[in-house]
Amino acid sequence: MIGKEIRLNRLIRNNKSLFLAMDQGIEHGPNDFNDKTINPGMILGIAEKGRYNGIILHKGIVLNYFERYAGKIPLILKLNGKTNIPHIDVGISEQLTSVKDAVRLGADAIGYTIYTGTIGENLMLKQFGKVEEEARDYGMPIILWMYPRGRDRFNAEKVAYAARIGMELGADMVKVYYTGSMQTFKRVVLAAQKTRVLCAGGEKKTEKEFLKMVRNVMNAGAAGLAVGRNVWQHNEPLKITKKIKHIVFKK
Ligand code: FBP
Repeated sequence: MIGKEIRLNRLIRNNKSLFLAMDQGIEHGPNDFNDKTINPGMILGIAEKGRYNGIILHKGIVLNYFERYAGKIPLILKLNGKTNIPHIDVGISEQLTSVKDAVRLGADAIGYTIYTGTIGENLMLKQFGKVEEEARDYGMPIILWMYPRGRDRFNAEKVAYAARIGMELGADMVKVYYTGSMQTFKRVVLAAQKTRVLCAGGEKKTEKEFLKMVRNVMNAGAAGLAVGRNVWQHNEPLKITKKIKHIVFKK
């Protein structure tokens, strides 16, 4: 397990983590980006200058853009994914990349999404079971995106249930939606027990709303955040990074 501890140490500072998410190109499409941030190099630059504890990428971006950032930004390789293009069936986030490839690409952790409350849930749980075994063999930390689906996907009990599933499946960290308040988020953190809880940023909010969310999740006992749009869609990504870090790391 020593490999896993070494990798985890790269992702955690003062017992907290701040990750920059850039897997939206597959999940949401290029509409999330402007004419500048559509170039992955721009967002990698924010992660480097902002000294994030990790960046979340799919493998194509690692293969084509990551080399010069290796050793500067820890890498969280997203192994599964799905598009936002309307389908006739309920979206299943299928595995696209192997744990072995994550090792080959020098990843410090793998990211994997499970949508709870969907028709595809069982398949995703089954695929993940195998991924977890492989990750354990390689000493690769696991970050599970535990996302309920349906209209009430931000409901605290649903998010807490998803976080709990993530813990029982063997995740080192779970990334979950914000439940709207510090009180409700505490329940999520409690449900996950030893597993570290990270809050996702979600859609772009006003700076005031976003920082209130950051404060609430940290006061609820979260281990940090994994944010995308609220940083790189901000007019001044490094300024907002500084403000987030001030709350997360208390300095
Ligand atoms: P954001 O901070 O931009 O919300 O990113 C977090 C994230 O989990 C990404 O990693 C992922 O691409 C996206 O949100 C998925 O969002 P959703 O499933 O809610 O559409």
